Amino acid sequence: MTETAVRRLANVQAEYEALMTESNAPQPWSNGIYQRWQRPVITADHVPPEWRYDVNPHSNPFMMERLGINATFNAGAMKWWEKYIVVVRVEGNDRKSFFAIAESDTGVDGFRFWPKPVVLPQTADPDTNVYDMRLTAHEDGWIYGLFCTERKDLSQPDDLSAATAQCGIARTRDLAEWERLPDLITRSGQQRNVVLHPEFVDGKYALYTRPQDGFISVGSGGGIGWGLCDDMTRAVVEREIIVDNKAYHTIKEIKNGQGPAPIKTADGWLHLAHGVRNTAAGLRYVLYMFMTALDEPWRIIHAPGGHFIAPQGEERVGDVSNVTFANGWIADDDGAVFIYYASSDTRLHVATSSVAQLVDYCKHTPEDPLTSAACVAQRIALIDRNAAFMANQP
Ligand code: M1P
Repeated sequence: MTETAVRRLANVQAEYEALMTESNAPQPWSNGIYQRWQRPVITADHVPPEWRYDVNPHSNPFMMERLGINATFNAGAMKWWEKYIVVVRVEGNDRKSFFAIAESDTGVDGFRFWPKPVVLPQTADPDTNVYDMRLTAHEDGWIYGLFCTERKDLSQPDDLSAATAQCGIARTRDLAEWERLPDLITRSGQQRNVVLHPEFVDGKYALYTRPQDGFISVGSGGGIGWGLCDDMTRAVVEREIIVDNKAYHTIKEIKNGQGPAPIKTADGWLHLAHGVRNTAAGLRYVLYMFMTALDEPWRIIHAPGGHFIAPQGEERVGDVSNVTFANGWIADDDGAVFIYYASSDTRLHVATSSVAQLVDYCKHTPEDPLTSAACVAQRIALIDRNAAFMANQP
């Protein structure tokens, strides 16, 4: 039995190392806006065997997985000492998520987890579940991680699925030691998808929020909000305005939320967000983009219509199917952009683009004209312009 266990462990480790050395390649086709890559960059199988197995053949004679991993998705991201870093939402078979950091030299493959998951200190009101960390290297010198903290809704003791979502806040200087700060206080019932803007605005910290009445449903709330706060160690947003609202018969009819912290460009702030609509098969989550003014990051200046990334092929299927979600991207000094998006709450992918492409996409993609007739007019105008251009070609 011990011999079998030892052999099985050797196989597990060999398969793991083979996975770690697999290289990635761009998909053969691109839409000109971004390039999807063929393999997911992180799956549950990328989690090290020693996080899952008891490797002692005496206490684990069948070499069983003792603490299985269900999924690895929704990752915050940043460049750190020339490495591409992702803070992954790792979900155990027990449904609890935690954060774990993985790094890569290339940003598209070779992601390896750091030796242990992040130890997140608790507040006086312990989290039941934490997920979807947005990293912001703020100009105050700290790296902030804002995430969703979920707890049982004690006002509904008989409903076991009644939960509350709020914005948890932690900060670090080295991504290794984390200081937990009090949760964000807002005037909204619940919060998810809260993101810290990287710069002070009028001398204050600025936050993108997502006010919501309920846990899943945003109710009368929703939209991407914006609010200022004096102090991240006691973060209070007294007033939220809506930057980007939900809209009927669009990709964000039910709800939407800011993705990662925006990227600063000469033309404005680039934003990545998710929009949700309902279908007969359930909710559909897609990614979309917009740009805000450099000096007024709450004011939209470009809003390309429709989705930017939607689930495709195998991405469509997973624990929560028909979902693409992103809370991390990295802009390199040379203008390359690495977009880390998760599919169907199961695995993490990368798409690559550039600041120039994304700015062009935002500035020159027509807005959603909101009706079928206006969409037809928009498309015919494009066809006519193309015909005129082709007619003038030699
Ligand atoms: O299951 C899809 C997503 O649902 C939530 O996002 P939102 O608050 O916008 O509905 C989050 O739980 C997210 O993690 C998840 O991917």
